[in-house]
Amino acid sequence: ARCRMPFEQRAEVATQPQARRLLALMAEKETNLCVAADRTLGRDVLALAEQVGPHICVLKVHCDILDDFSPDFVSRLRDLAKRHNFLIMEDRKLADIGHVTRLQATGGQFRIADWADLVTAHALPGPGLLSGLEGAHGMAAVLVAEMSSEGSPINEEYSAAALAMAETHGHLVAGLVCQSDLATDPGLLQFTPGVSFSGGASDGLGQRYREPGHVVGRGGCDVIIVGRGVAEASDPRSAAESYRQAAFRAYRERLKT
Ligand code: 6AU
Repeated sequence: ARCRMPFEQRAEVATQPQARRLLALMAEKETNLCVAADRTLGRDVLALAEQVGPHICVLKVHCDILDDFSPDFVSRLRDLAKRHNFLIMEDRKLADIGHVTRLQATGGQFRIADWADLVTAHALPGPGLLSGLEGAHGMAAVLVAEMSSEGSPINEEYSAAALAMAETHGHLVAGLVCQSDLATDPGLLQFTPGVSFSGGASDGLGQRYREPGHVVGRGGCDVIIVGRGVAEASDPRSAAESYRQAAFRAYRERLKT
């Protein structure tokens, strides 16, 4: 049922503010593409964000892979997010006790909660991690329930526990990073990485890829996360446009099933 509900209806029933905002944005902008801007210089991330901005609902970054992270980078990124209307997800994959999670989310050199709309976190430490994010400037968590990489020890029981944690902390969790259709709550978003037009391929470092139409049409994915398929394309703008079209078409098709 969740998969057959349009994003605009799901935006109305979603209770988590960032999930509501994102679902409404996806419906209005007609995109369920998140680009992973895995580049190591701030200016290269900003250049990519400028190119793909019109086509995405979320830009995902890893602030700790930047050689030159600075508050100036963050303020420029926020300007682009505002101008092109997308959300910013910091893929920090928090995984510690609540106390340390709070320090990592609000302090250090990155001060993630000052600029990110969404932050990824592992369910591993249990709900204390989410309590650590309480009051972090409205930033919502996205819990990693399954991984795309080969040999991950995550099993069905763990994924179910991650989902349960998301459901019982609905005011703090906007969605899941997952590979299969886990959620039943239409207000929870499912983000799926390991997406490329060359489905079945690997990257030699354990990443496994599936095609956008497949993950959205049959995997319950709401938002595809594409990194190198866009960032390393000769023309990232048109690559983003192609991924956007494939993923949104699959979403429209699934509404009819
Ligand atoms: O398309 P790629 O392979 O170039 O990039 C995939 C992106 C990377 C990973 O950090 C991230 O997706 N990722 C995640 C996330 C989003 O948390 C989980 C996972 O299981 N696999 C994965 O690749 O930025």
